[in-house]
Amino acid sequence: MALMFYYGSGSPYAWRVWLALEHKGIAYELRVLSFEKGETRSPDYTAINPRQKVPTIVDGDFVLAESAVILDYLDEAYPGPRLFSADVKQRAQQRRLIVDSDDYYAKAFNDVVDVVIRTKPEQRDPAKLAAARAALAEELAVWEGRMPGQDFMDGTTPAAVDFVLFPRLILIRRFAQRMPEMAGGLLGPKTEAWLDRMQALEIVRKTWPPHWT
Ligand SMILES: N[C@@H](CCC(=O)N[C@@H](CS)C(=O)NCC(=O)O)C(=O)O
Repeated sequence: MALMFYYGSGSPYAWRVWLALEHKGIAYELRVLSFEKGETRSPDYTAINPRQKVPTIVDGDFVLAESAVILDYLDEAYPGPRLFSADVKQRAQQRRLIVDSDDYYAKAFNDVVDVVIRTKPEQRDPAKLAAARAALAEELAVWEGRMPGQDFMDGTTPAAVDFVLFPRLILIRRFAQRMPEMAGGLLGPKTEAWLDRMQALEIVRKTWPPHWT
């Protein structure tokens, strides 16, 4: 039986797993859960993921949640192009970047989302907003410094770090298109060029969040 992949449209965590499945050519059955309908909170889904979050994979009788760990599992359990380097030190650096983005970048991004999207315009505190935007700009400058001048994060083919970063950073581009006063000018030129290279990949086009099209 094909591996089952529980996904939610727009989730950066679920998107990275989708990209990894496609990249490695693993057969899977896509199960799309609707956040709006509360499907991540259904009793059936809660039974396989008590935290009620996507992604989760079910591979035979093996159930696994947590996107970063799923990437590790897929790379070790399945053949196909590698997601992580075979070199132990390079692999450790790749995992460091994933943890770094899931901790520091995610916090800076969520702080801006809290002020801009989760707060009514009339209740927005301009000082809080400016501070959150400055912290996100600082974080994005760190990632700009880490961007490759060409190709992908670890060489000529995209791999785990690209799949983790892309769903996060493309959100800034979307955000900038909708609210240029908030998110315009946040992405550096190397990040923009890398986003373009990623966006041109067939696997990215295939996995584009259904509700974005
Ligand atoms: N640490 C988890 C985070 C997953 C997560 O936060 N998923 C969110 C979507 S981005 C979710 O499923 N939220 C449930 C909901 O909003 O109903 C991972 O890496 O898999």
